[in-house]
Amino acid sequence: MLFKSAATLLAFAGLVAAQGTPSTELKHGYANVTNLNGDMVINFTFDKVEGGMNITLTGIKGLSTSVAIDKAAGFQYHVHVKPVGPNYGCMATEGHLNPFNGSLPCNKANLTACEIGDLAGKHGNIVPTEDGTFPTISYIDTQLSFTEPANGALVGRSIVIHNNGTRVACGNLVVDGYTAPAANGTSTGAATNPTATGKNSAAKLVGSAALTGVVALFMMAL
Ligand SMILES: [Cu+2]
Repeated sequence: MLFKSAATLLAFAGLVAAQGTPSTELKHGYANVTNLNGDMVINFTFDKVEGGMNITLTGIKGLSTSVAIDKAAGFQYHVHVKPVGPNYGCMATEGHLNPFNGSLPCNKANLTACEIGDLAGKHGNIVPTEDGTFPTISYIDTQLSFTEPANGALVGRSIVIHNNGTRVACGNLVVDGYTAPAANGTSTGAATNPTATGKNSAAKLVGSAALTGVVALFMMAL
């Protein structure tokens, strides 16, 4: 790449520094969970609140009619580490978000020993009411965050619904204001380095490191 002027160089450096370093605090996310047919729907919202993450499930439909289900057990659901694959490929999401090597099944008497992505284990399965409808579900999870830990933040993840051992629906977890790290071949989608930590010094370090690299490149081109 040839830079024709210092202005171009600086503009490019600015672009590099801007990627993966959103200036806004990450406060809200959502996941529109469904299946390939679109006949199963669950809308998740994630809102950062004092003491944790407020998670709400609304508009739940289709779960009791679309699959050969075990209604009594209800539906398990989790945060999975990878995004959804093509054609609602729920297997592409891989395993549960579990940076602290928590155990499955979750023991509700000792939540800190659970997998942090095991939402159903910690807060209960999605269970239909007598008439087959699903009530809105809402709770505060004290372990999940958009930024921490670095290898277990909610950015770049997905939600998967299970019943009777089958992954029946899934959807990506979208976080407002989050830009994935620049695609340079090293991004795995596992969000190993969420950059919106709110620590400006870290963001500046990343920016200056990028600038230094670009300047070095520019010098070599001369
Ligand atoms: Cu799961």
